[in-house]
Amino acid sequence: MGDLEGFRYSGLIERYRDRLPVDKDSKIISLSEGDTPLIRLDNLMGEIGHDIQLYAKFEGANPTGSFKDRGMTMAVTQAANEGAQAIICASTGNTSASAAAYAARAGIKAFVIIPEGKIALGKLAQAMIQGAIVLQIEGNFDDGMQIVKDIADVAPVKIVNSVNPYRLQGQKTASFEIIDALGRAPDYHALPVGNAGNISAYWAGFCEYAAKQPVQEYRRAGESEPFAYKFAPVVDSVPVICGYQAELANPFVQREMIVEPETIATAIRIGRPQSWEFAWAAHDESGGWFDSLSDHEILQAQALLAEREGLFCEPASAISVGGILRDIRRGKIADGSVITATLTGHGLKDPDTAIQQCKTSPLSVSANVDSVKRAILDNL
Ligand code: AN7
Repeated sequence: MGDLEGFRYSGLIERYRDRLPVDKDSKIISLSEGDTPLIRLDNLMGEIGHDIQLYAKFEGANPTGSFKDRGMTMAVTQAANEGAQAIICASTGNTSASAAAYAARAGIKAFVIIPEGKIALGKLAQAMIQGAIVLQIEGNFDDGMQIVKDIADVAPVKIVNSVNPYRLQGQKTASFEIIDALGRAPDYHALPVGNAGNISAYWAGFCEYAAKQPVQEYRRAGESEPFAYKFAPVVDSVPVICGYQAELANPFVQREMIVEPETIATAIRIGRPQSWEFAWAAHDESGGWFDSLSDHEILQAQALLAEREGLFCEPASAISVGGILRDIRRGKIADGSVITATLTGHGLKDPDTAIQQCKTSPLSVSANVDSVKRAILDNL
């Protein structure tokens, strides 16, 4: 029996195939990733009292709960079609969860290197149950990344970190979706910056939809593939890119690599970003900025999104909204602007951090109507 022919969404490669470097005959490895909601944050904007529209691109709605699936469908499709037996990545958690899932789907092995004790439990659970070989090191993400770059020469594994250009190609589709949903480009786009793959990918996507060529370095560093597509522009402008980092893991703000990055937002506990040049290109070309937030501000933003908008994202993701709200308050954003912000990963990835910062705990009540009624009346 063949596939049913309905309107089932079947992933971002199918949707944006003409803009992605995928061979016609390739077997696509997909979990129907992408097509994530773009949610207007009117409660938050109402409180701030500016005439500004703010939207969250909720990437926690991807199959493994983070934006990494966009890049992984591309990278693993390519690896599997090249005949790779195994993939490898270093990860602060989400990349490992996504690599494990797509490797399972492709029927190949995934090796993931993680910093011992420094990844959220949900992400570790995902990597393990999806059959990845988890290698934990006494070192941070940057140490793991260096090993991964060296190992590919001496062992039969394909790197699926974002130094693999197919990753960024997949991730650029988030920009396409934002523009398709708004019918225009946003004026500003805010996102967290760790290894800096995503900011580079978003910039590439925004530029491509406006038929502006990303800076030459971007193309050259992409190297392995001829990414020079020619399209009619979909829109005529690109957003200002606003990248936010944790205060003690902020190499782009310091303008130099950081040896011992530290933050509660473990996803972005990264001191030596691989996509350094691309991210600076996004910054310079868009007229954007980098800034950092304290762990306290990050957690405040996470709680704010959950309490006021019903959006539960992980701490690293909340930094985009926390950062842009602070910049709105500081008057950096003109009234009338349309802003989009990426919430990169789901809050369920890291329930420990969420529970620890909740001001209330469950109320113990007796199992009868009277007790519950009293609890309701006391708390209305
Ligand atoms: C939720 O999983 O680097 O700047 O190894 O998980 O593209 O690195 C994760 C990064 C933001 C930063 N938000 O994106 C990994 C990893 C979340 C993340 C980032 C990550 P990049």
